Amino acid sequence: MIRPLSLFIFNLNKQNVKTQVKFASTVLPQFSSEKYGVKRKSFGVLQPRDIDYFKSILGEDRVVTDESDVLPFNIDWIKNCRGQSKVVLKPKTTEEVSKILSYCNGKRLAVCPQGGNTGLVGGSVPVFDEIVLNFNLMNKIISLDEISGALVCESGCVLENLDDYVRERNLIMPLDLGAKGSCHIGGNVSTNAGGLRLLRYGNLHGSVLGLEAVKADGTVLDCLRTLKKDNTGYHLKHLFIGSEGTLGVVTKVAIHCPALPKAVSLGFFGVENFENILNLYKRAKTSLGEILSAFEMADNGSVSSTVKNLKLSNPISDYPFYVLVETHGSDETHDSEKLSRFLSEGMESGVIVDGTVTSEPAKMKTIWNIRESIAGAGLVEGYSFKYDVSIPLRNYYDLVELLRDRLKDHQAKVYGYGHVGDGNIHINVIVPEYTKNMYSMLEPYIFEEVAKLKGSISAEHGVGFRKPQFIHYSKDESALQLMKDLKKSMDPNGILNPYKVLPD
Ligand code: FAD
Ligand code: 2HG
Ligand code: ZN
Repeated sequence: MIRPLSLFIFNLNKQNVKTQVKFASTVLPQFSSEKYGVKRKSFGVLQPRDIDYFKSILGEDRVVTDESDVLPFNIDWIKNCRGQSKVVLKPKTTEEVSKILSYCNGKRLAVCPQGGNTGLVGGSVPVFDEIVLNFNLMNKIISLDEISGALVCESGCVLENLDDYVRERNLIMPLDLGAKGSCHIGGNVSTNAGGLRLLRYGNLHGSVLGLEAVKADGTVLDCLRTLKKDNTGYHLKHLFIGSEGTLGVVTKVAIHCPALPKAVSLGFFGVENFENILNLYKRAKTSLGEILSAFEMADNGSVSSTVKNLKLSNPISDYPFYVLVETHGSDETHDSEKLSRFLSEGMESGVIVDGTVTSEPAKMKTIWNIRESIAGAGLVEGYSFKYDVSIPLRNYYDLVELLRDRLKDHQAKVYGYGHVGDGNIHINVIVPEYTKNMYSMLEPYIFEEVAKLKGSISAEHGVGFRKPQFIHYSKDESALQLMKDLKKSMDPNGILNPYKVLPD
């Protein structure tokens, strides 16, 4: 029996984890297969003897079959997708993962790898009755070389825990995102997560030094090196970075951690129009140069609804746009002077209307918290259609305006915010509830517009379950064919995360 359900959204920062906001609707999401009209593929069906086998490897406790205990693992973070899995497996070692996959492959049982379940494209939850392979218990830190910055850990380590650990040793994780309190490093690697400081520290294809993965047939692939340079043949680790659990399961990660910056400063600015944001970004690159670590923007709707819905406070007044500029450097006086000068020059030229600069940790947290909470704040109001696209910077905000115009006769709010430095904008369309009509107003329209600009229909969140049928807007037929060939060669029975990433 399923217990009465109360769904909550969490602001995933540890600091704010207590700020739980009751989800606007307590109704269970519809099954993904019905909502999106998907047919089950001819995989094996879980039998009592399979459960017995899993219990023989993991013990009773790590094989979850109670319907209400399995339920949260079937529903994604934005409460859009819902699978029908009957079992969650919680391995503790690579050997256990290998045995599980070898068995499932033999029986043609489909598997959905799951990390912190914070993914935003429905990749982390099953569609039908796929077995959930959850990494919560593979959470050990294996080693840290404080000289080179090479951290080796299991894939289920929570990003924020890793960051806390390396910070105590004067290092930081090379990525940071609003979901850090829940997402796993294995999930980050599998989605090639971007986040708030990609501008400074680069993407995971650069930071991940090596990894261990298990193939669909249970073979353990040991690419767990900590070397910066290793040109011995094909760079196999990259196959698993961003393949969203469809080519193999990541069990261990070696990642390069940069030095903890001695000085961090943050500016939060009010700006009159989008043109001035671009102007400011150009100035930031020249004036702040090597210390620039983040350049983020959010429009008025994003910030004002977040502040209102989550009862936060905005340190500056109401402006059409907001820009958040962060510096990571080694000299506090010099860096904050540089940022303050950037602010006063911006104000003198009229590019910035108002702003604040701070190096105080508590004040910086308050500002970052507003930015990081935008992703979840809309869920309080209703249903959130989420888009995550890369487009040329001069067109960065056009799509928001096009959508506002397209939806002007509907009850819909369109918010735009994102990582300006990476050319990546997030567009949230908030409606009272999900309807097929609104869905067809938005898709494929948005992807067509992105394709016209030669952009990417998924800049950082991946393809998951929600976008395989649209991947052709960003990848040509020959690229898609090679992806399908790779999938066939690495997972011939297609048991790993079916219905995700590749179109049929
Ligand atoms: P899950 O959601 O559990 O899984 C994501 C995908 O990876 C699924 O396809 C799953 O099958 C696969 N997977 C998970 N673990 C493994 C494994 N060990 N082996 C193989 N496959 C695996 N994303 C960004 O890129 N940038 C952001 O700034 C950002 N901010 C976010 C803020 C919030 C508030 C939220 C809720 C999400 C945000 N995301 C962001 C999206 C999400 O957090 C990232 O995609 C994250 O990397 C997912 O990690 P996870 O452990 O939760 O993975
Ligand atoms: C962010 O940058 C995340 O905050 C989430 O990538 C974006 O809500 C979203 O779609
Ligand atoms: Zn983002």
